[in-house]
Amino acid sequence: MKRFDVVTLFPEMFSALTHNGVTGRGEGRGIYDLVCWNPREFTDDPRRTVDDRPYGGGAGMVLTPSPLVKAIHTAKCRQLSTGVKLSKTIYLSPQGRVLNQQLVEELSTFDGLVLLSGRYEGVDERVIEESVDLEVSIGDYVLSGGELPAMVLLDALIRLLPGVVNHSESVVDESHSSGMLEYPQYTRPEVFNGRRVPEVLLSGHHDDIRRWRQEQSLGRTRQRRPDLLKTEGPN
Ligand code: 9D3
Repeated sequence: MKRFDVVTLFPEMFSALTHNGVTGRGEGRGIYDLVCWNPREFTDDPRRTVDDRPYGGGAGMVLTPSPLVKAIHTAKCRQLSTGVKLSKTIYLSPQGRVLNQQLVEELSTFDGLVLLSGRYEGVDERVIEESVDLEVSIGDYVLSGGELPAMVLLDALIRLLPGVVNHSESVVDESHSSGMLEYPQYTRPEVFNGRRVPEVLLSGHHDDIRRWRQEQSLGRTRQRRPDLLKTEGPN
């Protein structure tokens, strides 16, 4: 079983993942275990303070180190004591390595991951030095915290786990299409608001269909994502 521990001030957000769709099915089937740790539970003061003003001044608040490091340490220890051999601690951060399918596949080789989601202006840098192995961003746009990025990463990882996605629902077909955009999909009815399904798809000529889909994939990749066709190194 795969093990995910998330350090977050908003653990309730993660039920969006664990209660819905393939990721919900995966948890229900015991294919992975997701446990949230709230740094507020690792505070000592009666106000349960998790943030403070930034040294040097500036807008906003910074997450204070002690509750975060305690929560990460507790999560990591619970992983190791429950049989996780290889584990990594990841801070979801705008300064991180930008997530792509290659990084998802790299991270899928670990038995356990501890994910740290930040809020406000971020976490005290010493948390990263002390307890974080890798920083990951999900792209160049500004969000209000690291919870959605953690869920994006988790969704990408969970759907790769054996038994989560029905083998009819791709994953298998991925090597075939990877690096290219998908061809357009159609289902019934044959005519919708005067728009016909492309004739070739109704023809039953499976070789023609495969060629048409290949052309569609290549055409839209050239038009919309030419960057995907630029190969690494000498062609
Ligand atoms: C002073 C500038 N800050 C606010 C505009 C910087 C800032 C702090 C905290 C910007 C975003 C965030 C919260 N974002 C994340 O925690 C985050 C994130 C993101 O915003 N975009 C893409 N990937 C990620 S991973 C974590």
